[in-house]
Amino acid sequence: MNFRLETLEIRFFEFKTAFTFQPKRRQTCNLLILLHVHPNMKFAFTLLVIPLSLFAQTVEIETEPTPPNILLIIIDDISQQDLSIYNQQTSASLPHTPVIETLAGSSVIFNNAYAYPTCSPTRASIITGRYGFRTGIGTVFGSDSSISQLPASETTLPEIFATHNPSYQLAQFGKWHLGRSANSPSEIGGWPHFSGSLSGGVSDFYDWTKYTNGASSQITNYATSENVNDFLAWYQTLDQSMPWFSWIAFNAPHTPLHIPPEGLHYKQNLDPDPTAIETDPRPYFEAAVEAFDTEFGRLLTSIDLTNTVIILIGDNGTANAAKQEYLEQGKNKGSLYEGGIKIPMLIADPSNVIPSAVNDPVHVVDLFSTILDYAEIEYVPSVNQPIDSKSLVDKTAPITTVISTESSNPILYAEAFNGENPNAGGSVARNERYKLILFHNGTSEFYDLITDPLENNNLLELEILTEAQSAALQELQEYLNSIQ
Ligand SMILES: [Ca+2]
Repeated sequence: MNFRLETLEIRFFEFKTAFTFQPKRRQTCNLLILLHVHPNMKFAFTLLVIPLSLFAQTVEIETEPTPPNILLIIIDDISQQDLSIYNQQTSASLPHTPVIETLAGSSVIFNNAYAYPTCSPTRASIITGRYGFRTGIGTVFGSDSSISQLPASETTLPEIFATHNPSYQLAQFGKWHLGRSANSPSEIGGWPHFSGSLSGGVSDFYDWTKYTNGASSQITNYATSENVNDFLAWYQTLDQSMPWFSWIAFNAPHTPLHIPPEGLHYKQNLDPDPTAIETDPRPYFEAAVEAFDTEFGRLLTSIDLTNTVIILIGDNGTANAAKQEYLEQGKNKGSLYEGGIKIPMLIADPSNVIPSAVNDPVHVVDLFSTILDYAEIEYVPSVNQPIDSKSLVDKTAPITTVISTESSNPILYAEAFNGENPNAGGSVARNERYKLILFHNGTSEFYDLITDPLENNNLLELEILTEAQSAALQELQEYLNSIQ
């Protein structure tokens, strides 16, 4: 067995190594080994070993291979601008996320992944595979009194798993936010097991109400840690000969901003005074992201990742209060600008250990069909309930997580609306270069995302568009006119 050192990075708090070892019989297995020493724990360290291939490609399999386990991780309120795997600007302030960085090193990273600008519609689109204009969910519950839950008539991912491949063991943990009743995760969502919070955010990360299959309890354990504990407790009950699909929607780094437990983050001397948090929220936001990263690492080291697909996303952009300093106020969470809807997305797959990046625009609604494809479920939607989801899995490729060029979106659609306020929100269409926003208040904006990624120069304010700009504008307008 030969070990070859591929990379070695020494940072302030950590060093990270990636080994490839090639044992006999031709198998290649990538192990990412992460050792990080916490600044507040001078002699303590965490050793993170992530086996990324585990001989899956070349060991002769005598029995029928089972479809993979699927782990969907949702981080609450985080834009691409807030992760080092996307943002290399020296002016950026970034949380320390060694676990995400390590995972990204063996993932397909989606550089143009989009979601809704708020929590509920993103979740609704993933679980139904349908845009909000079909389900009625265009904004966060609470700001639109016209709708208070995912309609029970919607067919959900867990319901499809139950009818099409009941061998899968299913559970959701963390934030639900698709209904207010204690039993809605099972009654509306179809989850046979749920443990987490129901609404948009916990009232206090150290004192919050948890619902476990309809029963409430008051929890004083840190919410991020409790989400991981609950998943691991469920994991221990699984029949490991059968596949599982779990959706873990962390509450962090959504408000309330706070100081995470010592040992989970890298910030020092954070003032717990609420006024201090309000005055300078960014370090607390970053601390919550770091605590997520640490606990996500604990999760990954506690389970068998063989034949497990990991999908990691943010549900919408970062809130204005915690945004990067250089970003414009108002172009973040809740908005249809890139800071509101462009989110981190990566897929790690043990059958694909070649890191790659995808620039084709994709939408979280596509995860519905992607997850079903991984589970080898052939789902035919009813005529009355068409889906908008396009699988990112290229089934014709030798490695499965390469995006299918046939299913990628030539034009990406995004939206936000509020049934109570017809003037709120709008519709978005973007191609590989240009983005058109038709706001419901009647105004329009048109941006060149290549030269103007922060959307500072509305091209519609120019007296003359170039020929290419005019053609793109017409194409995107016609697309938006045709989609609903
Ligand atoms: Ca959110």
